[in-house]
Amino acid sequence: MIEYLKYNNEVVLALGDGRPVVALESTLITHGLPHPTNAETALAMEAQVRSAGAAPATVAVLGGLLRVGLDEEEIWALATADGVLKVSSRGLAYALVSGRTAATTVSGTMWAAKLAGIRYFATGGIGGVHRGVERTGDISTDLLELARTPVAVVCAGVKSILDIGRTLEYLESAGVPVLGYGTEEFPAFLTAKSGHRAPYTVADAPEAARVFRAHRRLGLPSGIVIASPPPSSDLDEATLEEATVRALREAEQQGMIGAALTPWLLARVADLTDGASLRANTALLQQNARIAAQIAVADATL
Ligand code: PSU
Ligand code: MN
Repeated sequence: MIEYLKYNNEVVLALGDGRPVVALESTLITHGLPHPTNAETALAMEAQVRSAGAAPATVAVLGGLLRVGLDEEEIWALATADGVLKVSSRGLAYALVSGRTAATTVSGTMWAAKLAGIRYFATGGIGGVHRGVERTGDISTDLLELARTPVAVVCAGVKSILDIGRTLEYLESAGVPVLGYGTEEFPAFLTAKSGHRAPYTVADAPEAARVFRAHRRLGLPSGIVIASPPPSSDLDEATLEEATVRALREAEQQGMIGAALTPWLLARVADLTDGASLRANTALLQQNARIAAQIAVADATL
């Protein structure tokens, strides 16, 4: 094992017994959700993973170590910490060497999962191609990581603040399988309908596990996206789109760019929808954690 990696007890025991483990990211704790919803949701996701028969491994960089599996007190500490870095895979080495506390994005967490031999990972919405990419060039590292790292990412699609069509085109070019989970339509993160078809559809956890197993057996290097529609919520699509367009306009006026943009947009959309987007977000995060665990359990029995 490399010197930077450290597991908590629950993960050590699960990996040792060959029991399924599901990785969880920490950017949603530090940059995606307000306190105390952030810690409560992270712990609720862990509980979902356990009740489906797998072990949760929340990933972050703490004290110069890439931590795979955090204890409850560590999650609460992260949820209240100031000045936490948000790191994709490119920021991992700097975070480790500087000794700074860092939350991992989808890409950073995928890389940690790969190092730990964890195949499944749950999040809310993956990063993607931003709207206005022709002006900004902003494409999330999440997409490049999916192209090169063999981890299955269970999500509710691509964050609705992004350009969903262009993100799907990118994933196609990059050779990343995208599976609609019980749906023929690619979901739009906070709502079920994006207007885009899912390239492939699987009916349930065993089928998703068989597809990812076949993908690995073929020696394909990429990850895979398993996109589940969110549970129904009180957020309607027109309100969400209106809030999103307004938040995007304000972000542009304020010159928001880079890693700070996504967290800012998520918070602004939550404000503009009176918290409805936040409620939808926490519900889908828990559902995705459960589904990822169910698929990981199914994979372990193949
Ligand atoms: N999904 C959420 N909340 C989040 C994120 C995703 O519901 O906070 C985070 C993930 O960690 C994702 C990151 O990897 O946003 C993408 O950021 P960027 O667009 O800067 O690559
Ligand atoms: Mn970005």
